[in-house]
Amino acid sequence: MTPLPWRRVVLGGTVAFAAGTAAVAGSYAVVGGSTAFVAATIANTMVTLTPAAIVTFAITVLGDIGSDLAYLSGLAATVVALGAVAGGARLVAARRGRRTVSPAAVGVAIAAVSVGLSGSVPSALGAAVGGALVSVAADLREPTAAAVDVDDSRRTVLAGAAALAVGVVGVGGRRAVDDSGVGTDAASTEPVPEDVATLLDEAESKSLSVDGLEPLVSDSFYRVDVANVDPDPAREDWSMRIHGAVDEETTITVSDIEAMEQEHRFATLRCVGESLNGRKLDNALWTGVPLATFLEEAGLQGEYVMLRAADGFYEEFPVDALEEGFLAVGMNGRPLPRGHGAPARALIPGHWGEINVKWLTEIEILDEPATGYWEERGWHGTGPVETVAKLWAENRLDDGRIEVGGTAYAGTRGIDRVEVSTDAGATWVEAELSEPLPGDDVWRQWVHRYEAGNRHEVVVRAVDGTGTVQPQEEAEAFPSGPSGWVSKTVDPRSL
Ligand SMILES: Nc1nc2c(c(=O)[nH]1)N[C@H]1C(S)=C(S)[C@@H](COP(=O)(O)O)O[C@H]1N2
Ligand SMILES: [Mo]
Repeated sequence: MTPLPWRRVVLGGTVAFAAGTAAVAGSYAVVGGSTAFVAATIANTMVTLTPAAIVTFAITVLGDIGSDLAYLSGLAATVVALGAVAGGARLVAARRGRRTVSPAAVGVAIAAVSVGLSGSVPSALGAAVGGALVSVAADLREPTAAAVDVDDSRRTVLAGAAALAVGVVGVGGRRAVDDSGVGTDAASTEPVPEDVATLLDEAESKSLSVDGLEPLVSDSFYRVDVANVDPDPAREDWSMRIHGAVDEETTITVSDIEAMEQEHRFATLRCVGESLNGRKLDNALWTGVPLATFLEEAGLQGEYVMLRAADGFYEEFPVDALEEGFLAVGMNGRPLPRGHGAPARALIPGHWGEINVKWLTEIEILDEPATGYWEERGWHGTGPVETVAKLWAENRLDDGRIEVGGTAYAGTRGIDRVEVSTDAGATWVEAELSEPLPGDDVWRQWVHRYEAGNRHEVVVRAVDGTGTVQPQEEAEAFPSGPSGWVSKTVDPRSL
């Protein structure tokens, strides 16, 4: 007795889904979470095609979870796509009465599509082997009608488990790869150069000791990536082109940068999309060279610049800001980690994070203004940062006093002082500030200790180096960055 047609459809669909899952897993087994992973292209393309509002929501509200969800949908879409390819190949083979050649057909079809997707032969071969193996297994156990009944639920459970496994391994692997600094030759065992170590020591000794407050060089630096899978160009293959409205086009390689005298700069970054008291504000010690050297050689003939990156990201801003810029190849004494733009990223003093383009590949000088990635999505984040004081720590000290503390940042305007109110803004006192670090684009820490018994409202505001008080008017992050004074209810009895 032949199985009913719908059973064939369910069976065919299950085999196709399993083949798609195995193909994705096979590619992952060979190339891991690199850009050659067959799901990377689809995952990244999906972000590009996702409506701006959803991307904004994912980044500003969901954060890391949003990024994982986006990645998972990319994985799922790839499983479905490669599954459809496998299913199609099996159908064609079956129609021609060549059931036995179906694994080969599946393998070839998946390999072809995967090479197109990933541009990587090893990645495509991994996918092809995965898909073909499932096809072989399915043919070995060509079920009778009776067997289908029993197998249906078991197969569904198995397929579900396989999909879950691919998802878990994919997300876990991505996190591990992102943090490992792959693609940077990062040898974390190598000692940090002495001049860097001295500067890092200085930052440590100037850090205020406040429970719950990160040191002046962030323990963990926030990340914002438009790509689901970050680029990982090999250092020796990387180059950056300066072109457009220039006297002479130039191309710069890592060895060009390494041949120059390396500078170390403390610099703070802040994302325009963060919440008012959010944590997308961090500081690091960066190593690299000033961009001015290269720009002078090129001879700039335009007023604007478009920076472009290996992940397809691009941002435009006035060329004046670029001339103050820095090309960083190291971070906190190590090669720049993959997640922060290895091998080289731009640092533009005092400006919102977004124009600090990572995985920088192109500096195009323009005569006319243009629109960057985030500006096309409605943001206004190419200018100087707003002034902010954050309230990140509330403690009760051994002597019973209350301690509140945080960080303050005003880009290159610098922080003159931080003022604290413990009575909801009625009266203000000056907080203690950390000693300034060298550099003119660096945050400060603040702390205030006082007596209090009852619940009260703490408000903080920074005053920048020009004497301007942080604006009180409240605004959401979108489109120009969050605004207002951070305030919190502090209850001494619950500290
Ligand atoms: N190529 C590239 N550069 C990029 C981004 C990106 O997604 N791709 N994100 C930008 C944004 S929005 C910010 S806030 C900063 C964050 O830098 P970080 O991830 O090193 O903290 O990088 C900027 N540079
Ligand atoms: Mo950002």
